[in-house]
Amino acid sequence: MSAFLWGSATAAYQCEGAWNEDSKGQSNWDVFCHSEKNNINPTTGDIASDHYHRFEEDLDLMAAGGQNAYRFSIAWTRIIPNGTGVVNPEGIAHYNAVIDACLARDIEPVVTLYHYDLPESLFIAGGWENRQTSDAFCAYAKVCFNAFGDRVRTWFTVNEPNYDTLCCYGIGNYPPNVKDLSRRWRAMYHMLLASAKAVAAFHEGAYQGMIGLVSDSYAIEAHSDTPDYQEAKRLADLFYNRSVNDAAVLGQLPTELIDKLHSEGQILDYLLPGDQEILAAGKVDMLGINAYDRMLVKPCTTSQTSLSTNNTGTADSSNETNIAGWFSVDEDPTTQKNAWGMELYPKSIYTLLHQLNDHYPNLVFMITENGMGYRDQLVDGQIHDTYRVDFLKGFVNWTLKAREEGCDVRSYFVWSTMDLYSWINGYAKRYGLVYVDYNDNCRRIPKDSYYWYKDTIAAWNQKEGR
Ligand code: BGP
Repeated sequence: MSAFLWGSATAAYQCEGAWNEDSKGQSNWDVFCHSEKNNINPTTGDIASDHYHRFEEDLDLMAAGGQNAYRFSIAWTRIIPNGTGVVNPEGIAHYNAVIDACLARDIEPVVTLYHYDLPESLFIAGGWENRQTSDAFCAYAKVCFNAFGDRVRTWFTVNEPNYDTLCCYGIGNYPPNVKDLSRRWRAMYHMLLASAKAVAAFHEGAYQGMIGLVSDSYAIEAHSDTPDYQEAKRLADLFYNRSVNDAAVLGQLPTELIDKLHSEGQILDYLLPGDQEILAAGKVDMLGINAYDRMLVKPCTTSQTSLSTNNTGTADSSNETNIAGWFSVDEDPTTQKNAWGMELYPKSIYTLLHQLNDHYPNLVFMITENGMGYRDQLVDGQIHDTYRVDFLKGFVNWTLKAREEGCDVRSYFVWSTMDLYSWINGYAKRYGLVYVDYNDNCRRIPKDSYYWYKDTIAAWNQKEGR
């Protein structure tokens, strides 16, 4: 990989639709969204952006917009419908077509193997709490390496072990809708093990290219520098960042994390002899970073853990994080937020990249997602999303500054390529560079941000002499 990758990203469940076509199996998200538990914004990914049928059109728009990379995820349920066992040739054929369509347009396919959608059979058997899921994942990964490894050079194993398991087992808004952090640590550990097994299989198979894990990492900041605030920062860094990144990059869980969980009386019976070797053999070649906001933290003063998130974008709902014995999430009243309470703070990427670069010297970084959710309005056939342009421009500039200062950043991907399903938040929360008119047969309409991105990439290419 030589040129800087300027692309955009999606995930299978959020955009493909075609939930029961071409022998696809059911995922936990299919089942959850079809159930009465899906009661905050009851909608499904059954059709979503209809990307399964329209990927050529979406790739045409990406190519016309100057993008040279597309990050998408493979639906495990299309490749191995039951999670383990028989491979579905129709699923292989579909992603062969997507990959070939990328290459035909000089777009580098960047593949994520797992982006939240787990085969329902594995979910019923305990999902990520069940260690066997890590073996099933590795077997699935090998099928993908064998089928697509001749053309795909950039792979990611798992998307956001932190955020995914926090929603599944902490906030409780993603299936299996549990609020018990001890179960979260178990599930996250198995995800990290799964990723390490797949990374080792990739290296053993001597496939060309690089493989990494996508981490939702955060710049950890605080309003004060007193010892109790410093301790809150240390614990938040352990909780959100190092728990995942140390395992993926250094091949070991931080001792401080194991000690902390032990001190809470947690039974870590899932740490088995031989696991250290598995993690050590599965160190990533690069780290994907999904960057949205920072974590401003303070000491936790409550004795009860309480976690909630704003999934409605209204004042009826709020974001709250108090992790008893660890830290609480603080607020800065002076910064702007979107309707869902996400802080608009582009400098966070600069701080984060330097923090990570200090902790993991010489690591290769790829910004795998950055985006802003907004209730975009279609006015006279156009979407003037200047708020998004300002936000993305800030992130791009701060990313490039960190790069100039020595952080080895190789890519930047906007979340998302086009509007798609936003987990739990439904379809009103839009992130796309391209608008999808769900009332008009999923018609695509490029937004102002799409044209801004095109100009930004063109200016970069001119500067680089490409
Ligand atoms: C990331 C996920 C994406 C995407 C994005 C926006 O954490 O990797 O899949 O959804 O966040 O989040 P949301 O849709 O919850 O607003």
